[in-house]
Amino acid sequence: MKTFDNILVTKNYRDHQHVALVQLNRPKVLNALSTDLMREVVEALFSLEDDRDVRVIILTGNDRAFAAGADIGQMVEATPIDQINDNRFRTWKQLALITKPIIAAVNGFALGGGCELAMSCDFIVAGDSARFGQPEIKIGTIPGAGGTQRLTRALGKSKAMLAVLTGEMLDAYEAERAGLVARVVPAETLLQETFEIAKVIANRAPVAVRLAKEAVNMSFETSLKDGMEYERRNFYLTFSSQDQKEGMRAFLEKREPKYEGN
Ligand code: CO8
Repeated sequence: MKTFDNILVTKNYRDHQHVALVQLNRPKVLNALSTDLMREVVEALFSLEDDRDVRVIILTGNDRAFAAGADIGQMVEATPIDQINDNRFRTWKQLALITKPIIAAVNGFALGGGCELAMSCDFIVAGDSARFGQPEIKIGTIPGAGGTQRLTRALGKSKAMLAVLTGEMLDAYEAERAGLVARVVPAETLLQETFEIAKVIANRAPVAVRLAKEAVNMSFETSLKDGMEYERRNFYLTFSSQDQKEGMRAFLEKREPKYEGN
């Protein structure tokens, strides 16, 4: 894996062959999401996507911030045409093409684009110090990378509207109660606890994990009827994998399955 200027990438995270860690690394500006940083994130994710050894990716920041938003310094004088030419939105869209599970491990601030990046992951594990929000309204703009859409789906209209119109933050427990966060853990053990979850997923059948992720995501894109049909087809598809045979045989033989990703 090449080295990057704004992120750190660790394969074989904690000596686990199937877990990788991507860490945002602009601590002086609370991991503000510059164009270069986002490009690097996407490049690293695609490289991990192509690596058959990697089954689960953890995306994290540092103790103080997951990310405090898009880089305001880069945006302050921008025109709409600058924004279009910068093509940042294409970079963000590419996140959705990653088929492997990405877990956001959030300590500290996840604001604006930082909250949107965490919500673009498959689920969020938060340290108890984490704070989420879409503060764009406070600087005269609105969320631009899915905040009004994803936050609303996660929190419901009333709580999302309150957050987006005031710019106020939610703490980790509020975010968990509202369904934005999957689990809250002590801030000091965030990465350890997230790694434990990643290991569980990494031990599951990779093809089934991929098809399950696709099916859950489809529930946001389609009607219940079409989503059920999509799920059923993915269910059928798992029966073409060797791992499905292995999983069911292992259950019947009362042993642990050994999944190869085929
Ligand atoms: N961009 C650039 N620099 C930042 C950002 C940011 N988003 N956030 C913090 N910094 C910098 C500060 O300027 C400061 O730098 P310096 O030390 O040189 O003065 C350093 O990080 C530390 O920050 P603070 O001193 O402000 O730290 P505090 O603990 O006092 O406050 C806060 C922490 C509350 C997080 C505060 O820094 C803050 O409010 N930050 C801005 C949050 C914000 O408004 N985020 C939304 C940005 S807009 C956005 O994300 C739109 C997304 C659209 C995506 C579109 C993609 C295509």
